[in-house]
Amino acid sequence: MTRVLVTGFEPFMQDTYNPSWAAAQLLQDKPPQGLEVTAVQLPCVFSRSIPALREAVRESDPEIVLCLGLSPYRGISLERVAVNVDDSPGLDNDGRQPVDEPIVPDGPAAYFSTLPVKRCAKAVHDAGISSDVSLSAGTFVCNHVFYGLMHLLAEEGNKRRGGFAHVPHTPEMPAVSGSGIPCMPVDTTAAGLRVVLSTAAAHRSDVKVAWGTIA
Ligand code: PCA
Repeated sequence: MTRVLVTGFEPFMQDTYNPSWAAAQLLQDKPPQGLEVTAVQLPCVFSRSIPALREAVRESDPEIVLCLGLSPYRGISLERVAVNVDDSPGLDNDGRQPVDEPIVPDGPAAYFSTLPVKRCAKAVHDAGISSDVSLSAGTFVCNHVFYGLMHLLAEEGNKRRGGFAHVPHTPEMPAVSGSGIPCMPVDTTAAGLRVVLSTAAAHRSDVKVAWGTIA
């Protein structure tokens, strides 16, 4: 059994639902074969999210960590790179808005995901679910947690692998109606994420396909 930690976020800004947490729970309830999934919800708060993530890693001792968050992208977006800056477009759930602050002072400018992002995105796409690699997780709490995750894994000597995926809105979310924001039923999102986890568990190396040719 491969132990996997999957995190999702609580709702933030105007939303009352966050499909990243719903999908994480679906993965825990029905994990891919050979994987044992622990789902943990993280606060959408700059100051508390990384400590909560570190605690979850300590408790579940996973071999693979996949953090999830909501974004207005079309499909499941495998994030390639986390950058060392908080530049918040709005208030977090504690009412804070850091602007141009390093996540880890004197830390590296960026970390790459240690999951095979192109292989995962391609496998999801080939399974008929929209997916691609993304080159920016933004500069809000998702990138913050992604950077905090990769910093922790690096500090530990990269004995665990990890990364981040953004998931789409669901059709029922009020923000979607009439807005043009793309959406995906949460069961489809969870099905795609099962493919991500199975692929990441089975392969360390990535595939060499050119940028822009997966979706
Ligand atoms: N999405 C936000 C933070 C929490 C979430 O689910 C983001 O993309 O930064």
